[in-house]
Amino acid sequence: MNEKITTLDEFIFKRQNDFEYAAGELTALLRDIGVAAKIINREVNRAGLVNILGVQGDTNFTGDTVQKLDIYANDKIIECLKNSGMCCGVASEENDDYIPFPALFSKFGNYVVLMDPLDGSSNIDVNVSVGTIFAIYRRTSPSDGPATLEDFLQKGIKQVAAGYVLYGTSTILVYTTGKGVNGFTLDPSIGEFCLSHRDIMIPARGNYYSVNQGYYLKFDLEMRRYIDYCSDENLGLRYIGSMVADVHRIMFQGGIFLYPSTRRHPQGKLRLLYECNPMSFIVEQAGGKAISCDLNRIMEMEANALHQKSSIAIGSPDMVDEMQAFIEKYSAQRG
Ligand code: AHM
Ligand code: MG
Repeated sequence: MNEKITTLDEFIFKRQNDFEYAAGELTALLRDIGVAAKIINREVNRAGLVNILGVQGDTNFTGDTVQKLDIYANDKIIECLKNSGMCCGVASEENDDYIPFPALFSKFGNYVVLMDPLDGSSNIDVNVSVGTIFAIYRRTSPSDGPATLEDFLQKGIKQVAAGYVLYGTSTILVYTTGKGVNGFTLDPSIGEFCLSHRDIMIPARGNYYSVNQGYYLKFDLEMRRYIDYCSDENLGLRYIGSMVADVHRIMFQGGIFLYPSTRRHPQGKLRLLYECNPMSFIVEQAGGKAISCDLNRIMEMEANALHQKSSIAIGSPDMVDEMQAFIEKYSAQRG
């Protein structure tokens, strides 16, 4: 007999009492993000048809080329969050500064959201998977005023929820509120995210490693030794160029995703607040690990700026430990 379908909204509602502050606000916020994801999914799916594809010609704050869909996704999520009334502000990879929301119904929300609205933007034009990443924190500033920068510069361990949406062969929303990780696949026929992957656990090891091998000569010696080892061990290389897609594969099949420091990006390329922290929270909740390539736990790193970058090694716990051992061994040899 078929199991009854559980929609994302039903699931979020049932789990409401898991939250420390169970006033229904976080529940509502997560549902609003789910709505934004459906709207973005619709546009991503018909992008080729409506001529929304292509480079806008603009460059964003961190110097990347902005695609039209990035802006669309950014605007939609901000709009949904602003209307939710539960959120006092948002910070996005697409905006140079955070956006405080005005008090709605004479009340500011208790949460802030940080996001990468459409990650993997270089893949948009060629119909390859992209994703949305989000992190939710409880504000630290007084609730009767607007959001402040400090609300956004919290360590990853302070996240109350994080998730990603992968617009892939099917669209899936994966999220955690610190009590495990669950995945919901969008059923286009009913327009609902339905629970499809309950209590996701990352395998301790996997058969793939994921890194931009084209930058091999730009990596530090220790990292090169580790990558040589992966190759010696006959691990397969998989690299899509969309972190969400690469990490999503690891969530189910195990493996390690690396974005090390390079000569061009000495701090790494990925953003601590918009990409590394939320993905680390999800992966750790699924039993995985996430550290920087100088061996600090990502979620404990101090955030000093909204667009701060970090190197990252994330995925199967045994493989992250192994990478750490390589870095320690070869850096000790270098003295
Ligand atoms: P974006 O947020 O501008 O799309 O950049 C982030 C993406 C990640 O999804 C991906 O892992 C990485 O950039 C790919 O970068 P590279 O082409 O340097 O390997
Ligand atoms: Mg990104």
